[in-house]
Amino acid sequence: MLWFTEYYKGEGMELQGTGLSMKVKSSKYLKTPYQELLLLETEDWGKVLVLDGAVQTTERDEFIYHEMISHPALFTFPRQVEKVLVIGGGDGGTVREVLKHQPKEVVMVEIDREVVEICKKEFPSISNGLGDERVKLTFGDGREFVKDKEAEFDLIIVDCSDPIGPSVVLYQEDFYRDCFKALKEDGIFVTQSESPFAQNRVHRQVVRELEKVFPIVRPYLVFIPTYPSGMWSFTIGSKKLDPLGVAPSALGKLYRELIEREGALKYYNPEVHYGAFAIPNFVYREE
Ligand code: AG3
Repeated sequence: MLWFTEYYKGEGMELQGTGLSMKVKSSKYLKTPYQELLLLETEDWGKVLVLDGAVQTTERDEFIYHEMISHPALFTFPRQVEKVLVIGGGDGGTVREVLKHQPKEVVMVEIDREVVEICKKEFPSISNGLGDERVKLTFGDGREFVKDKEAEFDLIIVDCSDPIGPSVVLYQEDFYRDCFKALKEDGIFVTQSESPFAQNRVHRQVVRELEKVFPIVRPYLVFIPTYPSGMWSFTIGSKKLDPLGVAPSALGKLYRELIEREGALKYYNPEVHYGAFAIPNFVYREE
């Protein structure tokens, strides 16, 4: 039997002698113009997408990442969300969750066309939203895409890989400034912000840079077993709306409406919404 190991490495990784292994039944490797892509069929995690040696998506735990990158921000809006921008997100999981909030339009800008093509074929339960008529799929550089946009989006979601290769520019203050400008006056930005345990400095840097740009910044935590250390984070930057300011009664109502219409969620619920923003002391300790 073959095993795949993600050896933890790269910019900002603080665990350099650690990795995660999975038993593999079969594998397919290809090189895209942007990265190395590995598609694994595994014993425990179903199909797994690996980019440049880093696990991105597994069929077994993808719901955690995709529900939690989307719903905390979306449930913060007291009104219907009209236009959402997803940067990255090639597997389609984020778009699938966003569509549950019935936006008028979702624009997704992914740099690597081959990732989308593979995911459409190999992960239909994750990528199924990409064919929806409200979804406009563009291939290109998300960093460039937001540069000339003004007051256009209710919500911008950055669903990117680690800060190595094509994603580096998505961790920088000038990018966050352009996103601020591209958002409507009550717009919200959310990005995946790495592991507060395994990539503590990178995580803190994202929060710090966002604090230079957005008046409200709220990091929050999730558990993702196949990512480094299992402890993962997302960070919201918001112009006006505070995810912690949503009244429990209003959130409860919106949540019940959504699950009646779309079916049960597997991770997110109103208790998780508030609880995810509780951060243990070590994350922001003095160095
Ligand atoms: N994007 C974040 C993956 C980061 C994982 N890092 C790692 N394994 N070293 C996931 C994309 C899912 N749509």
